[in-house]
Amino acid sequence: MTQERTLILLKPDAVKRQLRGEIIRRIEQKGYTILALDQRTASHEELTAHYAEHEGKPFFPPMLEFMSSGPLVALVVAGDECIAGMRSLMGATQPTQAAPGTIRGDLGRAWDKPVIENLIHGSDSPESAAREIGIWFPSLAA
Ligand code: IDP
Repeated sequence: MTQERTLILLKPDAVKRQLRGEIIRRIEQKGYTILALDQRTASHEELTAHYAEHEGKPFFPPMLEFMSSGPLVALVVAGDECIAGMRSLMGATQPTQAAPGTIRGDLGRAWDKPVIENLIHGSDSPESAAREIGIWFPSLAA
């Protein structure tokens, strides 16, 4: 048993499409615990810090525009090996390639847009989780 915490974002397309409940239901049915949940419109500072590794890529400016286009929901999720587990629940980055049964595979759509709108973000490693929890929920930082 490795208890972990991970940072999840329900992106603005998930909020606009009223999929918050459906996605949170899947997270809870998996057995994970929601330690924190907050809906907000992300600031430029939060987004540039969160997506620092993508700065300079062609999709970085449209990514910031998309991610600040409306409210998102930030969550801290806890559970046994939940970092990899949430990545499995989410599915592949590109909704058209995400397996059926995953959040992106079942609910994501293919859009002809400069940024892939794929409903959800989840930390990809313990280091990323710690860094990202510090950005979105400083009071919960380890
Ligand atoms: P992930 O969200 O599956 O971890 P990352 O490679 O970390 O995927 O990319 C972060 C986000 O950036 C993706 O979820 C997607 O919204 C967007 N993205 C990644 N690669 C591209 C691309 O080549 N074009 C447009 N958007 C992209």
